[in-house]
Amino acid sequence: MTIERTLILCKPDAVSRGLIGDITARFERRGYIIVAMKMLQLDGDRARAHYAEHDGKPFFSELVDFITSGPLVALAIEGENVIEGCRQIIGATNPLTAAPGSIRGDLAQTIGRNLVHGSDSKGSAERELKIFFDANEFVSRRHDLERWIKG
Ligand code: IDP
Ligand code: MG
Repeated sequence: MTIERTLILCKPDAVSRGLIGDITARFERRGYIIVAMKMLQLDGDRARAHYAEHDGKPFFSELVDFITSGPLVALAIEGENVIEGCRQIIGATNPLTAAPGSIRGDLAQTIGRNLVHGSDSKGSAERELKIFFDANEFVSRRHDLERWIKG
C-alpha cells in the first residue's frame, strides 16, 4: 500500500465563486482523507516559493498576483496514490482540454483561473506542504483511510 500525502489549494477564484464545498467534496467522495485544512491569504514571498518552478516564465508575475489576490483554502489530503488521483480529479491545466467530469473540465474556462492546485509528484508534495502547514497541524485519520482502502 502506497499511502501518500498531497497539497491541494482551492485558489482565490474558487473561494470567490463559492466553490470550496463542491471542490473538496470531489476529493472526499473519491475516498481521499483530509488531514489538514485552512483558509489564508498568501503574501508574495510564500507565493513565489510555492510557484518557484515557474519563476522566469512569462506568466509568473500574473500567477503570483492572482494567487495572492484573495483568500485561498489549503488542504492536505491522504490516500493510496493520492497525488496522481487528485491530479486526475482536477483535470488538465488548461480547462479547454480538461476532461468533463474533472473540476477544471466542469467548472473553469481559462488557464489563469483554473480554480485548483494539486502537487504533481512526491517531491513537490513534500516541498509544498511545508509552505502551508507545520508538522503539528496534520491530524491522524488512519482508521478512516484504511476503511476506504480495504473496504
Ligand atoms: P498545474 O496547476 O496543472 O500543475 P502548472 O503548469 O504547474 O499547472 O502551472 C501552474 C499554474 O500556472 C496553472 O495552474 C495555471 O493557473 C498557471 N499557468 C500555467 N501555464 C500558464 C500559461 O501559459 N498562462 C497563464 N497561466 C498559466
Ligand atoms: Mg503544477
